[in-house]
Amino acid sequence: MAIIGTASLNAQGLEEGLIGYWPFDDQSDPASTPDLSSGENHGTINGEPEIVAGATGGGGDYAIQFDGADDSVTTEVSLLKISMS
Ligand SMILES: [Ca+2]
Repeated sequence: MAIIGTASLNAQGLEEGLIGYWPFDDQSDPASTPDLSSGENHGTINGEPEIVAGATGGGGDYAIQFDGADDSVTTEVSLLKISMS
């Protein structure tokens, strides 16, 4: 899975064909991260990734930083198997 981020990205979860959007801004549950797309493929946070400032550097914009060892975010379904037709 590729996680793409840019400072200008401001997805609202309404983009046609978007299968997942995890902005990592909602830190209310350290074990999960909401998918704001219509797919509702909420992520499970594994390990203990560090909460860091998001790409915009703005207040309320957070990201997670993996340790390269055992941190990951997984979803219940494989997003690679979702048909785009
Ligand atoms: Ca963010």
